[in-house]
Amino acid sequence: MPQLDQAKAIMDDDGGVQREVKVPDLSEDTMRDMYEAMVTTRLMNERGMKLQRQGRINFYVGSEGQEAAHVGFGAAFEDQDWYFPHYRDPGVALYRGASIEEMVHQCYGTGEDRMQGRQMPNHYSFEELNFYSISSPVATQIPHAVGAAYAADLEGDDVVTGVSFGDGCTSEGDFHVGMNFAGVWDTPTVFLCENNQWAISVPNEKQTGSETFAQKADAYGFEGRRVDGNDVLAMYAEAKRAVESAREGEGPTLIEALTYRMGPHSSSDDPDRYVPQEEIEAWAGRDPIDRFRTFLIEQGVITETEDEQMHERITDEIEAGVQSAEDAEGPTIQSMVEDVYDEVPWHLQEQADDLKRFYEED
Ligand SMILES: Cc1ncc(C[n+]2csc(CCOP(=O)(O)OP(=O)(O)O)c2C)c(N)n1
Ligand SMILES: [Mg+2]
Repeated sequence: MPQLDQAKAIMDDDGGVQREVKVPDLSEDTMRDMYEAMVTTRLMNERGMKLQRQGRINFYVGSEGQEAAHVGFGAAFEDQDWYFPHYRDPGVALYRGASIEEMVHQCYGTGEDRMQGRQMPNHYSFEELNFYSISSPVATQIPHAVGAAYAADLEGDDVVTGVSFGDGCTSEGDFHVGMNFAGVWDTPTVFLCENNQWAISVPNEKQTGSETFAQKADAYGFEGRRVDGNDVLAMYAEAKRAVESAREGEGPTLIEALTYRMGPHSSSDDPDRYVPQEEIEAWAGRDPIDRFRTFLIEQGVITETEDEQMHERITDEIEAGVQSAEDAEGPTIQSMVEDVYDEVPWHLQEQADDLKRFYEED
C-alpha cells in the first residue's frame, strides 16, 4: 500500500507506538470513550446487516473499517461545534452521546423514531448533539457545513463546523462549491474526505486525476493533509490541530483519511463482483479497532476482561434496542402530514383523513 507511506500515523499496524511521533495528550477516559464509540459502531453494523438479511429492517449502510477515521476526527470538536456527517459516520453521534435505543428505532422507522420513518435507515439526526441530519444525496452536507460556519462567524459565535464525505463525493459540484466558498471566506470549517478506496464499485483511481485528494485543497487556497485513517490517534491529532486553527480564525483545512471499506457499500451491494481478494487481504491486518485495542491494552488503559465486558454490555444494549423497536407501534397516518407546516393545511388533512378512514384508524 504505497499511499500509506505518505500518510501520518502514530500507531503501527499492530497497535504499537511509532517512536518518532508524539501521542496526543488525551485522558484515559476520553480514549475509552473513543474506543467505545468505535466498538459500538462495529457491533451495530454487524447486528444491522443481520437484521436486514432477516427482513426485519429494509436497508443498512455499514462503517466497518472506517470507525477510526470518523471517530478520531469527530472527537476533536467541542460540544458547541456542529457536525455534518456522511452516512458512514454514526460513530460521531455515538461519541457525542446518542442513544443506541433511539438509533435502533430510527433503523426500524417506528413511531418513536424522531423522523417518523421518513428517512432511510442509518440516516440519523440529533439536533441536541449538534449532529446534523444525514442526507443520502452525496456531498450535499458540504455546502451546509460551510454555510453554517460562515453564519456562525458572522454572528460571532464560537463554532467550528466539521464535515465528512467519501472520495466519490469529491466529484460532485457541491464539494467544489463548498471548498471554494470556504477558501474565499476563510470559514471555520474542517473537511474530512474518507478515502475508503471505493465509491460503490468505482475505484478511486477512476474518481480523480489528482495524485491525492488532500492536494485538492491547494486549488482553494488552504491546507490539505493526508492521514492514516485507520489510526484513531493520528486522526485525532490532525483534526485537533485543524479545529484549533479554524477556531483561531485561521480558516479551513481538508484532511484526507486513507482508509478501507471493509464491507459492502451497503446491504444492497455485492462487492464480491468487483473487489479483488488480494486487496481485502492486504487491508485485513490494519483493522482500526484491533490496532486501538492493542494500544489501549499495552498502555494499561483497559484490560482484556474490561474489553470483553464492554462488548457484552454494548451487545445487550443493542439487543434491548431491537426488542424495544420490535415492540413499538409504527408511525401514525397523521404523522405523514405533520412537521412541514406549522399548522397542517386543509388539503393535506383531508387526504390524511381519507387514508385513516381507509385503514379505519382513529
Ligand atoms: C447526488 C447523488 N448521486 C448519486 C448517488 C448514489 N450514490 C450513493 S453512495 C454513492 C457513492 C459515494 O461514494 P463515496 O463518496 O466514496 O462514499 P462511500 O460510500 O465510499 O463512503 C453514490 C454514487 C447519491 N446517493 N447521491
Ligand atoms: Mg468511498
